[in-house]
Amino acid sequence: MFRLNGKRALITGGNSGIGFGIAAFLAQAGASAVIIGKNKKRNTDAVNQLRQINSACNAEEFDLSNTAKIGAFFKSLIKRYGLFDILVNCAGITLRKRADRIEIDEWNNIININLTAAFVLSSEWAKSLISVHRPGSCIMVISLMSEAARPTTAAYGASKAALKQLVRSLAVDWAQFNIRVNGIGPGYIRTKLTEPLYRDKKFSKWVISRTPLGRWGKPEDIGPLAVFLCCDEAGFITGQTIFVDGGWLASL
Ligand code: GCO
Repeated sequence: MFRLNGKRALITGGNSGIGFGIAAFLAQAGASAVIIGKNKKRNTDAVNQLRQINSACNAEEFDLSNTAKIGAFFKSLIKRYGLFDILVNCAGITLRKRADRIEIDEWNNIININLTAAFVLSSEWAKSLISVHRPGSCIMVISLMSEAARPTTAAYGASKAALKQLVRSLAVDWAQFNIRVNGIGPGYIRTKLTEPLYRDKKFSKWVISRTPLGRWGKPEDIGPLAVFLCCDEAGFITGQTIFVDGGWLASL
């Protein structure tokens, strides 16, 4: 049960944080993982760790903000590795700024990476599978900010809420091809992205008191759900976003 033997997975943002956690669990479940990251050193460190779990893992350097080049980049990946049964869109950036202070370039940058890049890559990926009638599973990494706002999260929250709706739209478009699309919504997870929040004692205390399970999440809390959503046993689940948030959204 819940194995991914023989499957190939592509994970954006896979060299650190939640993306790395997901890549590690997919590899552990038997999938060969290819991570995409823009930092060479981080890619190398991550892939060295992943290879200890599953020797068939690799890293590719690419900056996803380059959305016009995603198509050609993805085709080059297929040439090198073959088709990908699994796609995890985890690459994301944040911007903590009061809404009226956000510059248009900053806004565009967030939407471009968190939303547009995920859409473009998913489309390319789906096209490659549809053309050969092969099923697939895609995961979008969302956020609590798709459901509720914290001050300073306007651009980030809008991108994540849109990504959540994209999960539904893609799921409905591609269900006829047995391509499933689901979202994972992490709560507050300690990663490079949230490190400034974690280090802020007041904020960190608030997170712990606000989270029914009483702690920050870890990247390892997210990976198991990714494995489940991608395995054959989850073959009737599509268009859903499941939150891994320690009970946050269930409580006032
Ligand atoms: C931010 C965001 C992120 C996440 C949060 C909840 O300020 O960067 O709030 O930290 O969305 O972890 O999912």
